[in-house]
Amino acid sequence: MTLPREKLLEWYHQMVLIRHFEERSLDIYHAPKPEDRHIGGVYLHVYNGQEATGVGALAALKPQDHVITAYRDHGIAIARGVDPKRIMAEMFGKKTGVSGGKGGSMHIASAEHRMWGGYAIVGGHLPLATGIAMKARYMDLDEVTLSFIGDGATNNGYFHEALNMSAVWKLPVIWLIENNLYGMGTAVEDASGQVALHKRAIAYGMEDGGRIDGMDVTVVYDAITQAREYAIKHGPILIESMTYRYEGHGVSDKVAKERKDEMAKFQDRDPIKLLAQQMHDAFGAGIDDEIKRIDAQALREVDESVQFALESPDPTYADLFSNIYA
Ligand SMILES: Cc1ncc(C[n+]2csc(CCOP(=O)(O)OP(=O)(O)O)c2C)c(N)n1
Ligand SMILES: [Mg+2]
Repeated sequence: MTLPREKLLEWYHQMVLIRHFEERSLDIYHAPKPEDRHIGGVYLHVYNGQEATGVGALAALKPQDHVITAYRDHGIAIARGVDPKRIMAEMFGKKTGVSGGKGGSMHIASAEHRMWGGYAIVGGHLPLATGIAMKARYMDLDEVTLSFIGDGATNNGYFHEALNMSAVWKLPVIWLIENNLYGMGTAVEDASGQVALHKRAIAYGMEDGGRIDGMDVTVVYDAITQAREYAIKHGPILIESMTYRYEGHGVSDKVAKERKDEMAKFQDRDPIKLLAQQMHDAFGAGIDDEIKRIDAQALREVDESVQFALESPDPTYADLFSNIYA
């Protein structure tokens, strides 16, 4: 392993932070007493299992780059450096939330981090990614746009329009499909004629970045580092990251838990366990205590995020009329 120890430990920290954050979010959503259910709404989409794809991809970006994703966005925002306190507060609907408490779980955005959300309409963010990348090309800026795409978003019109346009204009965009094998409960093979989703690149005349192991953060980091270089020089590239989500599509989906054998196969190569093992092999048993310390620290950060959200004020009546464009 040629990557520096500190870098790997930082990625490890981000991945466990995401895992604990998501587990706590689920606990709060499902709290036995109604007065403890501070996260409401019909949906909550967690990122458990997919951490290596988000963390590895964002580690390869520069601060001036842009990130956009769908509704499974808490983990992406954490990996981009958005303060977990402000993400938790957003989910609690508090004024201190990144979107002022008006967006909730599916709309985590932070202009300062060039993290543009958080979109609930499947594929709806893809044309936005094309637009963001168009500005960079037009003004000749050293800025890449990284757009996450669920496998389930590869069959609607937005995907076709956005990817085609990006190829025509040779825009600096990395299209990163997170293939977690299902769109809600529908398996990829029940929805796509071509199940090797990265091959769609050929249809648009763009670079086919291939299929990568989305459970290994170092693999994702390498792939996106190369993709960034390619995109700046030549234009769009499409990559398919093979990953798995440990929970259902959202909190109301209980079916995923029934896929026990498949789940076990992926959990065997859990991204967090895998990186801990890789570091142990590369740097010796001395690193194990550090790993434990990072784990405990991440848990404390999650506690602090909950405390911050609890103590934060609600939005006011006047806030209802802020940030409205008419
Ligand atoms: C245009 C549109 N159609 C349908 C839905 C309902 N819906 C929400 S998520 C989803 C499947 C998305 O699957 P995928 O992109 O693979 O993301 P994952 O949940 O696996 O992360 C569907 C059909 C929606 N939100 N928007
Ligand atoms: Mg999916």
